Amino acid sequence: MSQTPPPATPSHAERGFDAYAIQTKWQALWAEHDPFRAGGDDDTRPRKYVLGMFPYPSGDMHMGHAENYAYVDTVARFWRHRGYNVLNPIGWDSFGLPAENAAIQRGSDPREWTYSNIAQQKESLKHFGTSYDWSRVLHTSDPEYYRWNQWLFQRLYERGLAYRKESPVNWCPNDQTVLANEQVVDGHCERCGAEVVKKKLTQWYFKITDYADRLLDDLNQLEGFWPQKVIRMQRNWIGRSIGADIDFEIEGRDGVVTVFSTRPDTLHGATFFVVAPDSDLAAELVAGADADVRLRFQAYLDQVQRQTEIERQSTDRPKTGVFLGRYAVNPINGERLPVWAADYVLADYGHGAVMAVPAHDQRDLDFARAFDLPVKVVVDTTAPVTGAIPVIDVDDEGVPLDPDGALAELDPATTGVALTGDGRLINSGSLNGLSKRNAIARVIEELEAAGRGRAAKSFRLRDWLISRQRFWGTPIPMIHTEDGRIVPVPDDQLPLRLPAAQGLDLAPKGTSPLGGAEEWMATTDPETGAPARRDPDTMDTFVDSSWYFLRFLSPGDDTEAFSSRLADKWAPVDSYIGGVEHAILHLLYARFITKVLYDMGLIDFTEPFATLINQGMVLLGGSKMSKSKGNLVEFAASMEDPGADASRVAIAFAGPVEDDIEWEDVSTTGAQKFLARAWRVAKDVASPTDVVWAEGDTALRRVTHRLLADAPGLVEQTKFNVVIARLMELVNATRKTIDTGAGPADPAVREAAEVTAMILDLFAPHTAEELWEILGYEPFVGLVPWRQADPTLLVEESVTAVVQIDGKVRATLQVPARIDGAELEKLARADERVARALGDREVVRAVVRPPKVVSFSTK
Ligand code: ANZ
Repeated sequence: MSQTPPPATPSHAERGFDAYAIQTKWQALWAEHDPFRAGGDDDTRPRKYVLGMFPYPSGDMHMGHAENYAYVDTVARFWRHRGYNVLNPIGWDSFGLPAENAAIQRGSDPREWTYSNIAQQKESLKHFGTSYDWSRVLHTSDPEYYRWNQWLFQRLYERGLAYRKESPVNWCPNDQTVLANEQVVDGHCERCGAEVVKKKLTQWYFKITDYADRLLDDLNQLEGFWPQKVIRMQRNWIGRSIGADIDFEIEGRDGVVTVFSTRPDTLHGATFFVVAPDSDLAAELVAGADADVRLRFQAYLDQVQRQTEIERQSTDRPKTGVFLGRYAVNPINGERLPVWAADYVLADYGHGAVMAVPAHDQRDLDFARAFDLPVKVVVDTTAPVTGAIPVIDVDDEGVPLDPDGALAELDPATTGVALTGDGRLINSGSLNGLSKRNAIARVIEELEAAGRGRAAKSFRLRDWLISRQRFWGTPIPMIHTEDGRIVPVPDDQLPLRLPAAQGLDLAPKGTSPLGGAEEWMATTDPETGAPARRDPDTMDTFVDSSWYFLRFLSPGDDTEAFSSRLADKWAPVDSYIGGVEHAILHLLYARFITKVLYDMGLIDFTEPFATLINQGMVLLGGSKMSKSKGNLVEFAASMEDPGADASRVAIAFAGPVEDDIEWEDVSTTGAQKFLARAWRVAKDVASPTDVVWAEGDTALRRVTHRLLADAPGLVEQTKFNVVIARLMELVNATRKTIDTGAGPADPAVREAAEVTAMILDLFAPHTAEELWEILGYEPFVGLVPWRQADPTLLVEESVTAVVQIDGKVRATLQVPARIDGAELEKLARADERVARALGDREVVRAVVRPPKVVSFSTK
């Protein structure tokens, strides 16, 4: 973006206040003096690491991005004023699909698009007045960065945390690529709309499930520091269930099939057995079946493979399935259970098979009713669960009598509603009479004793699929040898650089474009020197962003990924600021990698982000700003008009940080007027710079000092809009003192103007620097320590109120100047002299004019 001055419309130079000239001037001075670099080892101030989620270099920066940069800058500037050595770096998350797609369209190299967008964004950010430490810029697509992704991959591989497996993945037949679950919308590809299918592929995974318990339990540490909503989303995503693994035999088959159940207490109520149709077990079981069963199964499997996991999990669909002609044996009572294949059982949850208990599980009940399978109630949910174990009257067959018919009325086979609540076990041999909880404990004991089961947990969390069949990413540093081994590229050969894009077909075709880079693919086995092939896939870009906050501590270091010594000093990040769209995956992956690095002994903390701030979205016409919808206010354009400071103030003033902002409701004109008013106040200050601060108009001084005292708490609670409202109040009070009070030479006026400049720096740094200079100081106000509030000025001013009864003054009271009417009347009535004067006369009218008069009329 060019900085040629636009025409001087009134918005640029409102009565002498030329916002554009001011921002240009200060940006040049910041560029020259670089005042916002983090202090080095000899800096003795306490440290704060402030980080905004780093941008992707797309070409369409709009006010939604601006909002994030503005808030990050406010927080960074705040801590500098508070006396901290602040680290506030910026970098680019610069690998990924949009660059590759742009390259395909233009027949160019993704590098060109990426780095020219980065250059443009850098310029824009500088014109926004952000106080980054520009000496630490990193780009994840630089080999100097992605080398360390490869290093990280090797470390995970050594620890058994990076592995390859074949599994069904979401596949977009049009884009010819794997999709993450969240890229599948209603069964269609989020990008191109094609119907997504399941396909079996061999891919690299990171074993995040090994950390599932810790990822869940450590969320407790973040309570109160992360938004509650994000913590809840993380918990749900990890989804821990507690229960038991139970081993079933299948007639005519060796070995056992294990199922996971959260309700092992209902084991006696199992009436059939279900396997996922796309599991290996289903294929195995059907192999020996009749031709007719095999045909029906195959047709069913084809149908199932066209669905997404989300469709499969939705409960409001008719149940479908195929009987496989086999029987499982209930390990606790030897009953034969018909084995079905049905799509409501997922291949990759638990063990891909379930014991079906239709009386107590809704999905099983729906299935049983659809296929006419038996329903057996084993928990009497009408029985109280507290108190002693009741004596249950049973009939000759051990079935409990149900004298009032309460249980019979609830029979799931007829009502269609499964009994999922707590109660007392029935029809369950040794478990009879126990409550659900006790029955679970007992049945686990019995299964353990018999060697047929054990306590177990299951997680919704899946391992992290990191392979991508795309060009613009970190090459996976593994080698496939001729004799079928897979070996790491040795550390001293890293980075394994991407080849040039020229001559490669980047178009999606199901295999990575790198496979076509013949020279690049050909390598040698590091152990034997025999010819070998590289791995053609690249890594998910979430790998890049899982540890970048550590790289900012020593971005130019080519000897290690990051410095443990510096991590001890700076990390974890104190304030991490970004959009809620990253509430799940990015944060989860960064938390996982942090724990791995902790286990490697490289860092001494287990959570990467001590506090998290999620800003809301910026909307235009009710929907999120986006290029594809054509509803955006461009970031670069708004730097010129209304200017960086007015945009920033308007955004921060629009509402609480976490709320969405409708750009149509944002008043940049109001913000411009406010800044011009503050500037004119500074111009009017006539007292010398060396006046004694503790003098002058007391009312104005109280406004100034209350703001000094309150602003830090408000900023820490991210109530930026309130701080701006209070600043406006201060500027107005100063103006009033200049025009109608003690005048421009009053020391209190100077004091107020100086405090305005310092606090305004959080939101409108160019204007703040200008005010500071007008007030006679050397730059930079951005480095000025926070002024201490004078405690004596914080005490509420008190005034004398008179209390009249029927026109006669009966008492005077000292009350706070800001008292409200109700409180004043209460104090008046409570006063002893007033009470005495009133006696038992009834008050018919009370006129209250806070803070000075209360007047009672009596009968
Ligand atoms: C028997 C049973 C009886 C169950 C009962 C529940 C209630 P969450 O809470 O989501 O972890 N299940 C196990 N593996 C499954 C799979 N691969 N696909 C679909 N369902 C599966 O759910 C755990 C329960 O979901 C397990 O407990 C199992 O059904 C089922 F009254 O076992 B339950």
